[in-house]
Parts: sequence; C-alpha cells; structure tokens
Amino acid sequence: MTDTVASLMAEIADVGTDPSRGGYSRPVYSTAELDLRSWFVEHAERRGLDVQTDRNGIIWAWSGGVGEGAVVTGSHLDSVPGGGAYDGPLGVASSLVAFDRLAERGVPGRRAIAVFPEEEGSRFGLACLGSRLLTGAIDPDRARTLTDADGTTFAEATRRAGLDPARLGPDLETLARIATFVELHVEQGLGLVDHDRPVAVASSILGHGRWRIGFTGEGNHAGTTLMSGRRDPMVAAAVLISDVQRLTRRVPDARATVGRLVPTPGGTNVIASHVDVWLDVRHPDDAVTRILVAEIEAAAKAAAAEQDCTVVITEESFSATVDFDPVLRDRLADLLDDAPRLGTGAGHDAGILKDHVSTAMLFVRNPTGVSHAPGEAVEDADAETGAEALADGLEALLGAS
Ligand code: HGY
Ligand code: MN
Ligand code: MN
Repeated sequence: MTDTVASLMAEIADVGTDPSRGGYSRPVYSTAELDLRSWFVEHAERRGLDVQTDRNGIIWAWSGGVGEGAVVTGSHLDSVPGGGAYDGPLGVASSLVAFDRLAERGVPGRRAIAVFPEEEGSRFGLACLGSRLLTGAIDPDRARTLTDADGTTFAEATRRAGLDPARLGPDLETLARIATFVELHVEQGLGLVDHDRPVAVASSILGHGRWRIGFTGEGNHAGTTLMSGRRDPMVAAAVLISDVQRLTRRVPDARATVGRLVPTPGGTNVIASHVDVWLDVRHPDDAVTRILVAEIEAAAKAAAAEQDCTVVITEESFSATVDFDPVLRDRLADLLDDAPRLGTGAGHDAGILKDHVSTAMLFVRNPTGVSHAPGEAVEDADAETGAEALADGLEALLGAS
C-alpha cells in the first residue's frame, strides 16, 4: 500500500464540512459519518482485513483471525459541531497506515482496528457511547432512549444505520478479544510543541462530567410585557453562566464550560419560557469536581430564585480521572525514543476501555494546540511519524502476545 496518513486524510477532507460553523460537523450516523464509516470499511477490505460491525455499531477490522489475544488500535470518526479534521480520523487513518507497515514488516499476530460510534456525544449527549455500551458502562435502555435535537432516539438512529437496537448492550465476548488497546489521537494542547517532539504517550485523562441545567419561567410577548414582573429564564441562565466562570476561576486546574444553550421557543420577540444549558466540568481530583459542581448548582438555584424561575439540574454523565497503566505507558515511551508522557483534559474511548483491558494512548503534535474547532492541525511529517510510532508500538505488543 502506498497510502500515507496525509493522503488518507485528504480523501475525506470534503466529508461533513460545515460552511456555517467552519470545520466539520459529523454527528454519529449522519450522512457524513456514515460516509466516513464506508470509507474506512473500503480501505480495510482493500487490505484484506475481516470487517465486522458489532451490535453496538463498533466497526472491527481484523487481521490474523477473529479471536482472543488481539492487539487493537483505532479511534472514532464522529465529530463535535464545527470540529477539526483530526480529532478521531487521525487515529483511524494512522491505524490503517500502521497496519500497512506491520504487513510490510511481515509481523504476525492477531490484531484489529476498531472504530467507535458517538465518541463525542455530540448528537445524543453522552460521550463515548459506543465504548460505554461495549463495556456495560451504560444501561442499554437508557442508551436507546437518548434523543438528539430533532427528537430522534438513539434506538431509531441505530435502526436506520442497519442495526437492531434491541441488541445494544454489554458485549463481553467482543471485549474479551482485546488483549491491549492503543489509541493514537491528535494532541489537544501544546504539550508536544513545548517538548519539541512529534509523539507522546498518554499518562492520564482528566475526570469530567456533563450536567443539564433547565430554567423555567414564563413565556410572553417581548413588547407587551413590562420589565417588572417578568420571569425570564434567559436572564437566570446568563447570570449562571457568568457565575460558572467566576466560581471555576477560583479552583486551580479546574475547567468548566457552558458551550450549549437552547431557549424555548427561541423567538427574537419572545420572552423564553424555558432555557436549557449544558455544563461541562473537569478536574484531576473527582472530589474537587463534585464540590465545584455543588457550588454551581447553588448558584443556579440562586439565579433562578432571583428571576422568580425554577431550575432542574440533571447529571448526564461522569467519567472519573483515568491514570493509564504506568508499565505499558513507560514501555511505549522507552520504545519511542523516550517520548514525553502527557496528561490530557480530553476524554477518549481508551479512557472507558482502560478499566477492562490493558490500554494506552499516543498523541501526535498539534502545532496550534487547538481542538474542537477548525484551527486543529497536524503537520504531514508528524502524522507519518505518528503512524510509524503506532506501528512500532503494535509490533512490540504483538511480539509479546
Ligand atoms: O469531550 C471530550 O473531551 C472528548 O473530545 N469527547
Ligand atoms: Mn477524540
Ligand atoms: Mn473530541
């Protein structure tokens, strides 16, 4: 095969571009993401890999037979709205090139590339949905009833993707096939720029959670309703969003974001009756996260009371801080010319799998450090270096298996 990571990425550069937001919008099971899934399957089959999609929508491309003891790599193809080109697809493209290197080197051993659905949780609200289903980290009934902004359930979207939603759920037989999982991902920060190195090995993933905060007031006419006596949930939400920044700035290393606000009904000349905001909070110490969220909840209640509104706060997901196995981490770092060990504030399927199988991550330098935005970047040379590093790591693990 003569494919390079850059050439593979160029093949999908026009899939799911978002002219209004910039960047890419590739929600799970959307036309764009389904096109990317087909692109991956075609490349995997061209390489003679045995391609299967499991009941949770995870695509598996096998080499050396389907079975236990496999060394697995891969990532995701779905994106956030207006996301960058590399978050997810870089890992998938690099996996294909790494498999080409292993074939050229004549490396034996059972291995697979996995492509996980809904890693971002951008359509159905829960990150790493595919790996959570695989490992039993989410109740299948809850997964089936998750809905997108149009009211389509994950069950319906799963059905439209050609799968049976009744079969969603823990798949311990598939999980048992993985001896080691190594995910390559674009770095979502400037650590490698600071180190002046192209590749790092992950040390940890910041604990993170998502909360839905719904303010309810009284909808009315913008022109006929005097300011006195309004019960405006948009004002309550605005006060809370400002409080989130104020409260979080007081906590070293904490990050809290409100990136999504949905008013109902959402008219320019209408006082909203309800406003939903979504809160993303992250910190290395899960106990600190909980304390900060409690303070934000109190601020939400105060903001609601101030506007004579009510508020309901719902935890939608929480993932504890992940520390990757230091032995595997250091083994890969040593193998890769003493590559830096870097923590990340971004979640990954590897973080979900880590409690079930031996797991590691590689990061590839991002010269802008930007992610979840069009500015995300990877130099072609670093992309190829990353794929070679992945191949070296997989070869070492296959030799040990
Ligand atoms: O939100 C995250 O950290 C990841 O990109 N899903
Ligand atoms: Mn990602
Ligand atoms: Mn992401």
